[in-house]
Amino acid sequence: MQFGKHFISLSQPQVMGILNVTPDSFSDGGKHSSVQQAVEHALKMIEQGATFIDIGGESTRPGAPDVSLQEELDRTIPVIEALADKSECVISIDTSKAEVMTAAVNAGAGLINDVRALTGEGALEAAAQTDVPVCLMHMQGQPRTMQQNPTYDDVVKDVSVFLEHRVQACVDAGIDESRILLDPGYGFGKTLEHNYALVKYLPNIMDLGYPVLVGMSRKSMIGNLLNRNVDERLAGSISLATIVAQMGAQIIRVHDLQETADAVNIVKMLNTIK
Ligand code: 9MG
Repeated sequence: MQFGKHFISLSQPQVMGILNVTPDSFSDGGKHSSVQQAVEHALKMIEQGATFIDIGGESTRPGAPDVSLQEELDRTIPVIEALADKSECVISIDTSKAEVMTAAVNAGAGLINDVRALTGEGALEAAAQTDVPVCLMHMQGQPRTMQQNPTYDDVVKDVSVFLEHRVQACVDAGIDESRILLDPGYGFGKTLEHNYALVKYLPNIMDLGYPVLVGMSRKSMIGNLLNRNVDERLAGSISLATIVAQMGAQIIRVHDLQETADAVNIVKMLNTIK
């Protein structure tokens, strides 16, 4: 698949490193030092096996506050520019704002990762005007309230239907199907049972015919099942990454690069055995 100027084969699972550039992520000893620290962290993840780096300036954790457009631009664009200059990875912009999408792609991003599936004002049009792929993620509700009472008739069917509708909206807006990736949106307006049903029936999402990106790293679906704090979820995160890689997910979004890349490399080896 073409991600801006980079071609990445998705015939084997790829790992995406998470780079949050929210104020609590890197020291605020000045704008330059926080950009430099973010880039250094990204370069380390690339060295450890990340093909993609997903840069986000808005926290989408349950209960997270909204971030202004200017704040999001200030947080993300300098990091994208600096990283695009220093590395050959695919930079993904994690945003729902049309203006951030446009600025990020102009700064060197090769993928738009939108947890709101391009439902924001002007987002479809902004994404259509770029030539980079878009990841459409399912979310029920909004981050502030999405975990209050998630309800579905049939979670796998409902998520699939939502994603199909968003694909159609993309196509209608002029986004070629070859530029679309899908994501069931683990943890976004879902109970523990909803999340694990979407793991078990991930093949149903893959059957929609688009590459699939998944993100489960350190999420509550691990912590709540295993009774683990956020810093104790490495084993659960790697287990889930291995399971979905084995099922055929194309891109796995994670915090812990080295450990996940090791697990994914084992799956890749198995995939080469006839
Ligand atoms: C930004 N972000 C946080 N969690 C995510 C997930 O599961 N998928 C995608 N595509 N983005 C996510």
